[in-house]
Amino acid sequence: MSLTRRRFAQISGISAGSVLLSRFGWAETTPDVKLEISPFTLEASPKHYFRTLAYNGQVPGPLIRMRQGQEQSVEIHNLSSEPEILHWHGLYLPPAIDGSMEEGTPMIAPGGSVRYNLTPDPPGFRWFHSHTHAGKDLTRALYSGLHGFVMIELRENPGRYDREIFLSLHDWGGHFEGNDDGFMNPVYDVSTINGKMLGFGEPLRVKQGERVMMNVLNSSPTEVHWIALAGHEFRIVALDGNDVQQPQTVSMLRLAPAERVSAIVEMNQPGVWVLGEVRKHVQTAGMGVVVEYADATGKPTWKQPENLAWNYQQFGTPGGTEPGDPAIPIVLAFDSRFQGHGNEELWRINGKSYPHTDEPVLTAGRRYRLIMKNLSMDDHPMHLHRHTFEVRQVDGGSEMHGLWKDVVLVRAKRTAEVEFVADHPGRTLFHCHQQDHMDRGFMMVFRYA
Ligand SMILES: [Cu+2]
Repeated sequence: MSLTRRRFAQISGISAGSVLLSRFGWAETTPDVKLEISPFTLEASPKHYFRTLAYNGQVPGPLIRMRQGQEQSVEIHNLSSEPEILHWHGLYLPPAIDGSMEEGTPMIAPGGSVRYNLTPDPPGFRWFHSHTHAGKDLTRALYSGLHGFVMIELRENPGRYDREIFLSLHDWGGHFEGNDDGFMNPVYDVSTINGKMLGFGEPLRVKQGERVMMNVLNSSPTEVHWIALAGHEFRIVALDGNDVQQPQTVSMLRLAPAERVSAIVEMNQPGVWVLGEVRKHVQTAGMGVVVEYADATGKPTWKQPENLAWNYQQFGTPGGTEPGDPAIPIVLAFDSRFQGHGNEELWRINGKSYPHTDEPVLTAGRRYRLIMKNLSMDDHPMHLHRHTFEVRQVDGGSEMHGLWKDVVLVRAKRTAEVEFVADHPGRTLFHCHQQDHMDRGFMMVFRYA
């Protein structure tokens, strides 16, 4: 498959000077980051294989470490049979390379490649993933193996831990199943951590006395996950890669799709343990990994945590805004319209589905408050591209500040309010991160004046 001149013009036109096609031999130096999208068969266990797509022949994709502010050259090759696009989730990148066709990033044609430079910012635990449409094909887009970790390091590393572990939660073998109301929802055969079912991956080998930083990503296309490590507690220091104002010690993590939790675990209970999904049927479907202390033997032990609570508010500080520029409110009501029995619902923001949703116009430098009213019966992980927002209110609770995220789970029949400063001009996608919902219109674009 060869790229036409026209295709080259399409790609090279997106960001004058910064994008080159390696196929033509013009990008002669080796890129700092090279990603190859290709078909891959995942062995979740010797009995569970999934035909999928992967970055560089592994699931999750490679861990990419970058230094904040240090420009990186990136080359992406699409060796799959469909157009692809790679989104850098949580980074402040121009729309031409952020990785969203709704913002204007070009798709990478089958057999094609793209090269550009990016400046990593902000520091913290980010990730990258496919941002295509899946529709009824529950092997594509976020359903696939196309996801990987990015760690953007500060110039000075505070070194609060002895080592880092990266874990990705994912669900496989999805198919639509109708519920009593006739709504169609994805359900899954198998769940994994770092692509393996419980008992089939390498154990996480730890030593007594170690302080392990666990960076956990929920890369699931649609599922919220609850995670515990038997015998241990998590000291949560960052959410979505951003340090929290009030670190908390908890026995269980809740991660909505696309959310990240960074937690320090003190390894002070020698033994062989299970880190896994708290809900029994999901752990049985494979979501777990064995944690093994040096010199410990025996069967992995699981203990159901007692306190099943998760509340964003505990990580912030109660109270309102500091005096200054008041936030401009943008009210967004979420609901769905039923499309008839056996069909999925169409998702709406203020009564409209993408591509017909409103395009609010932002003024650079101003502060905005998204007032999200979830009128539906589902929880929605809402994601804002290219910006970080501050969670100001959840579930009708009191005002808070100090919790910075890029995804917030807006619960069914509840509200959530977040604020952000419009400081990254360019088209900015805002959407539900649940793949079947975004495929069904749950997206909108903010424009800058
Ligand atoms: Cu949703």
